[in-house]
Amino acid sequence: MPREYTPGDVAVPPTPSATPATGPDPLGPDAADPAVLPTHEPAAADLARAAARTAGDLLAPPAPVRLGDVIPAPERVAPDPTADFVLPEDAVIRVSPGPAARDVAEQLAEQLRPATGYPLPVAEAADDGTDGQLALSLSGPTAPAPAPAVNSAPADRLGDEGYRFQVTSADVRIVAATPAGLFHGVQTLRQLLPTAVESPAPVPERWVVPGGLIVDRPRFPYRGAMLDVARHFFGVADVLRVIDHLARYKLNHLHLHLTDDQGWRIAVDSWPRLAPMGGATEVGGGPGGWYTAADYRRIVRYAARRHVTVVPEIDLPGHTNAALLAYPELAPDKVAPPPYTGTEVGFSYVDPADERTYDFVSDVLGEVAALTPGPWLHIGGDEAFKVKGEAYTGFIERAQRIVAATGKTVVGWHQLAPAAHLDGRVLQWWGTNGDDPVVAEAVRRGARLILSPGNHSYLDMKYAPDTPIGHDWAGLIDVRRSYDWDPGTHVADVPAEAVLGVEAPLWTESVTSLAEIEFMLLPRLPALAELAWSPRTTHDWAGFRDRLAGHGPRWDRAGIAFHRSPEIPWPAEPAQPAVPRQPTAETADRTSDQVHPDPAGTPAPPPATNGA
Ligand code: TNX
Repeated sequence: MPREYTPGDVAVPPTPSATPATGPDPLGPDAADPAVLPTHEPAAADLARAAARTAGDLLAPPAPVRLGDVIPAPERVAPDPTADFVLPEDAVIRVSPGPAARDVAEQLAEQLRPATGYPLPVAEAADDGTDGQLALSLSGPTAPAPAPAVNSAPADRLGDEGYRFQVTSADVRIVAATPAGLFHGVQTLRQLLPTAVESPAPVPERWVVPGGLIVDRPRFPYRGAMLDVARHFFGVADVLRVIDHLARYKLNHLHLHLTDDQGWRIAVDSWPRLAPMGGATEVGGGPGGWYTAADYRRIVRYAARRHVTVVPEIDLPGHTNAALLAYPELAPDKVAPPPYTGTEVGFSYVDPADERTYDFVSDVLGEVAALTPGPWLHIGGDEAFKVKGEAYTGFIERAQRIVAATGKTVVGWHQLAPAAHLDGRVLQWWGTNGDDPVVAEAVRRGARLILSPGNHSYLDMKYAPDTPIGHDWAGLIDVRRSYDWDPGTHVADVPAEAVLGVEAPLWTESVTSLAEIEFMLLPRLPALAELAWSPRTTHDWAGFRDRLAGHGPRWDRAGIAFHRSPEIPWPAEPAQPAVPRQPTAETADRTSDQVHPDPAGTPAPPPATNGA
């Protein structure tokens, strides 16, 4: 459970003064400005809103959600039951000047408008006393967090991603040093509104936010998930939706496993056959697919708007059958292999003894780096069983240098450990036994770790023996197992300071659709997000389980498939069936820059759940 404090413990910090406004005041004479108010909607929608409002007014309090009911658990929570806030229909969202903060406010409005039916205009923060009911303020990158939130707590800094969230009966104020912090605060607000906020259409509801104060910031800077788009290909729209799930739980990295034996999924101009030939199939022999540069940029852009960084992986020197069939000159025997649609690993590799291989590595990594604004470039390095000893470490050392030459920081699976250290390098540890002296030694030489323990964080592991899809080589991973470990102490002789964060990988040998992705992600992703974000002092399975239970109805409302794990006390099934989510403007035009087959269409119904 998050630590809770009685209201008397709280020293309510002064409200930071609003930044001078330069834009129109939506409460003033410019209120009819079409740039401020949304465009007129059809009469039917107005009627629905009116009916919803009338019914909502008849509904009784109290706030259905408690202030501490947030995943990941916030660092500090101080409820004040006398200060619940009710969102009025004419609420205005006020935000500090600047496009990045403004965009967070716009996203808040986009999230709240469908269910509330309220116009929720967004305007710049005012200095004339006309504050909005929802206020997002940037406190400046170096400003300390406003006063200790709780008596006796040391003065804090909100840092790059933290936020302060204060609810009074008059307003909800989110303060952060950065737009990312504001964005995380907005995710908290979303979770603290009633479940119906997830509805894609107006519903009768009293939009209460529980009163009090949250001061929050992440434990680890790197919090991620991986999607394997190589074993089965997933189109842009599916990836965007996965990004939505990450953002909801304050995860800030999406690792895309772009290449493997079964498919090469990213167009490379300098080696033009890679994608069309190497991307033309997938596990089971389906049509596969690949991302054009425009597709990839679109994913990166969509992620960036949600403060998620894309980490591209080109898996080398193994897992390369798809590349070899397009360019047999890279193969040790210079013979093109047939397309591979099975699920074995470790049989393919690019020839580490041929200089042409390093041209290939430089060209591909150079192009992918140029398409990627984030700092990371992942070179795989796992399961290259046929490239042994010095042939392997020599290849990796060159590849690490090639990455450094692109200006990116190299990331690789922990098999990279024996190769020489390169400044800044990051190893992604996927072991199942935390006693790993080779990795601990690489950390002593300067490597940092991303933790993806196979037996806790692998989202392709089955939940239970009868889970219809997934593997079990690392054991079964139910929600409790995904939650019950500590990234700060998990690998022996690796100090918490060397841990950059946590990532939950979803390999897709057996995962073929968006519904199946969601079934494997949820509800385990929130558990891993909490390990990555929340201070260890909040770690508590019973409390987490109760908080998680409240998210089932939210996913139902949003039309998101998930596994009804029997460990979680889900509330009774919703009275009405889940409403399928309406595509947003951003996800709707999925075909605009898609020039290749995209087999992932309408999601199939989720697979049967075990026992629930
Ligand atoms: C191991 S974890 C792999 C992948 C498989 C996965 C299946 C890692 C770096 N390599 O190639 O897809 O197991 O769980």
